[in-house]
Amino acid sequence: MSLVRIVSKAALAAVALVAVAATVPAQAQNATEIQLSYKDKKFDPAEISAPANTPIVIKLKNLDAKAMEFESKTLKVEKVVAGSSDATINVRAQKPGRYEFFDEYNEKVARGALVVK
Ligand SMILES: [Cu+2]
Repeated sequence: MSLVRIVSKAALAAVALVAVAATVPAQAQNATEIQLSYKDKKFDPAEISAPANTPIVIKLKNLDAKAMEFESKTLKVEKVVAGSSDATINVRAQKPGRYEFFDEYNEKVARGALVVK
């Protein structure tokens, strides 16, 4: 590859990075974003995954009419999400492992897990 091509590729990459940085809120930079739905007291998907050592942003859609409370003891998060509404759950960078979460209002049936690899 010629030097000119290498330089122009680097310039393109820099432009692309600036474009991304301009559209992503500061808090979510470098974070892994995961879409998660909640319906009929079930998480969909029931298992989500994310890379280790990277902040995680879970975009949760509560499709049920009733409020739910997303909670994980191992991830140290908990958030009440009103019925038929969305929430953003910020999770700190984690080590590899399996982290269970649940709806605290339906703890026995409404369960899921985040697998960090
Ligand atoms: Cu709670």
